[in-house]
Amino acid sequence: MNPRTVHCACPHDCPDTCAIRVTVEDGVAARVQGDPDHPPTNGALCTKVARYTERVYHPERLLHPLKRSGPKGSGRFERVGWNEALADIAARLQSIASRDPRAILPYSYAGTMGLVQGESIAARFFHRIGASLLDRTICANAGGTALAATYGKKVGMLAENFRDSRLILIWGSNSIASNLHFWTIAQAAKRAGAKLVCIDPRRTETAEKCHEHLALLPGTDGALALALMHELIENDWLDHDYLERHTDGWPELRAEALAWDPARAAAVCGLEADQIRSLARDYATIRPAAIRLNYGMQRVRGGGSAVRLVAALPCLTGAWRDPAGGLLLSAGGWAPVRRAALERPDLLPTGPRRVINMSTIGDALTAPSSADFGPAVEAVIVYNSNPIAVAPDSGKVVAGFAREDLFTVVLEQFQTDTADFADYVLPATTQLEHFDVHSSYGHHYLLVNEPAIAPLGEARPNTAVFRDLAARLGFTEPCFAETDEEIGASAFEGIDFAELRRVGWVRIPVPAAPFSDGGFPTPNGRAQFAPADLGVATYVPPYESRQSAPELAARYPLAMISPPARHFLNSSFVNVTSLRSIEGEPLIEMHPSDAAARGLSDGVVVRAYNDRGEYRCRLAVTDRARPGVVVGLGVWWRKFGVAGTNANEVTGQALTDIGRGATFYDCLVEVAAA
Ligand SMILES: Nc1nc2c(c(=O)[nH]1)N[C@H]1C(S)=C(S)[C@@H](COP(=O)(O)OP(=O)(O)OC[C@H]3O[C@@H](n4cnc5c(=O)[nH]c(N)nc54)[C@H](O)[C@@H]3O)O[C@H]1N2
Ligand SMILES: Nc1nc2c(c(=O)[nH]1)N[C@H]1C(S)=C(S)[C@@H](COP(=O)(O)OP(=O)(O)OC[C@H]3O[C@@H](n4cnc5c(=O)[nH]c(N)nc54)[C@H](O)[C@@H]3O)O[C@H]1N2
Ligand code: SF4
Ligand SMILES: [Mo]
Repeated sequence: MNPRTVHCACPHDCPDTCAIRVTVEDGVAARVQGDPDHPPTNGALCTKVARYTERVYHPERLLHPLKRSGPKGSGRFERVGWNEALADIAARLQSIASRDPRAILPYSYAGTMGLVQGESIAARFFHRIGASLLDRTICANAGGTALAATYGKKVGMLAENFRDSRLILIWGSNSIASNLHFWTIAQAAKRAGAKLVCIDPRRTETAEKCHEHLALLPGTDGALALALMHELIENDWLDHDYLERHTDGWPELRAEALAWDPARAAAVCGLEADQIRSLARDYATIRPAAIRLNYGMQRVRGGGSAVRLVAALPCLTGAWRDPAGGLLLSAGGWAPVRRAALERPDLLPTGPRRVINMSTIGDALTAPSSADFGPAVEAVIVYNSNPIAVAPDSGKVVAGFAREDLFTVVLEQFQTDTADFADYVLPATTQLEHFDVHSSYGHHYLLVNEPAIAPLGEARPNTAVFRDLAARLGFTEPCFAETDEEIGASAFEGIDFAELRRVGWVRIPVPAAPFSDGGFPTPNGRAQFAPADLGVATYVPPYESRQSAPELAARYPLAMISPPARHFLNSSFVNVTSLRSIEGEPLIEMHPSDAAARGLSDGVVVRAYNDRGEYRCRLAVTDRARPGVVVGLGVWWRKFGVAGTNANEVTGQALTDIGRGATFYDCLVEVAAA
């Protein structure tokens, strides 16, 4: 066979959603390259995905269904056939459903962002069976809900327009690690004279390449935003016309901001008041001014309120008037995705519903039946996720998955920490082996992913597994017979699907300066600062900090954050040897002053601990961490940890103020030699 090139899309949970060209020779994926014609990709992939064939052809790919043959969590399995596995799974689910289908729980997230291999047939299946609904909050729900409360939808600036910005605030984001193609744009702006400011507790590789870095304490962004507003008001750096015509709730927000002079905020944020004053001056006087906000700053109790406050800033100065001004947190709301057609919530039977929050899966799996909770969870079906590694408060998550009476099915490409606890592990195809379509939360293009190679071994797409289970449970609705291509063809409103398949991607028409004259997608077209259901946003302090919980801080004085490592994507890629060797081993970074105070030296094995648990790893003494804050980059697989744990051993299940999100970076610990 001659080499051919196939249009693929990166499936990972990354705002860049790259278009990929896969070169296939004799049925083997020989090479992956960034599509040079797709503007956001611009011919480049990150290091992780440039090595995609290493992941696809990894010697440890799961290639056959497996059935547990040892105690839960032992990782002992025997090979079984698909028919035997699916017949047994269908019978078990049927028997639970006949008593109470709410005892069945799907658990899935963004292992693939594909709309077909994500929530299409799977969602239809769980709706039809009447399973508990999963509240998918673990990543972006605080910020997403807050953004939509302010602007009406998850919408913002066009990423490509940052090229012409003169001031860029990179806020709660390590763009080089997690939003590489945005960083390329920011660098072009920098070369053209733009000033770059990074707002992040850690001196990341991004922070050190910006002109200024404000290393605030975790969870204090709301106070910083209010103090910036204070300065905008005091110096009359406001766009009164924009506020008047395009916003609601300014009097309430103004009153709130006037209580936050820079000195007050500086004490809360662990910054100098002059740093705040100077940032306010820059934000008011350098035009166009743009904010690249990311989800890193909303994984704390006040994450939702903080996003609402930051989202108000470009309305105060009228930054939106310019195509290169405004704010981008998520562009997801621009995509014309037909969710209801994909997921078919209309298939839900009438009767009592139960919603389980994925961020508190530890509590959910360990909860007994009760009037409040409903039936104990009896079966969990995991796909596109690795909860034992990524969900907070691992002690409880592991205790839940270790229940001998919990029936657990895991659809996976690899033997993850979660797969170790399965009753059945079902081998899943990778992106090169199945069909999908994608929208993006970082740009305004839609993509197609054509299968490049045949499935390896006996691996099957998620859709094939749920289609088969639906048939075994006797679900005859036509939507269960739709092929992956048919689902993809109906996933978007008003898109030329043939064109999408021919080119590999299509651009969604979005105006260059979407809110230059207001027109937010709220009911009255105005940005909302004090909507009826939420009121005005205030500074909501962390659950766990020296200021908000002094007694806890006396025992656990260090704030711990665990943001993404550059060469992993959440817990994906941790098992790809070449990428793992770049990251080295699990580490906790600590400032030299904190290390000296504890008599700890670089390279020793330490334990980071609090009332929830203990995490052991090696210490890196470095001024990347600011005093009072330690950093454990993640998300490592537990099985690579020195004591079989990762950073989530110490994170908690408390939820964000808005959106019921996880609070990974709201976490006090003490660190001592192990
Ligand atoms: N290489 C790589 N890329 C990724 C990911 C990955 O794991 N690896 N994850 C993907 C996913 S799931 C997502 S959701 C996106 C975005 O994922 P995010 O979680 O937004 O990741 P980052 O962009 O690294 O931003 C996190 C930054 O926020 C900082 N931070 C922590 N707490 C605070 C705080 O309270 N305030 C402020 N201002 N900053 C804080 C951290 O130090 C870190 O540098 O990235 C995606 N891209
Ligand atoms: N401490 C700490 N914890 C965190 C975070 C943090 O910053 N700090 N970040 C959080 C965030 S932002 C997120 S989004 C979550 C992410 O959590 P998850 O969405 O669970 O992401 P991954 O860890 O990448 O796990 C995805 C799994 O899906 C599998 N997979 C990929 N494609 C397919 C497929 O087509 N079919 C099937 N069946 N499986 C597939 C992959 O092999 C992988 O094991 O983690 C959260 N956890
Ligand atoms: S992980 Fe992000 S940067 Fe890397 S290829 Fe995928 S979309 Fe592009
Ligand atoms: Mo995420």
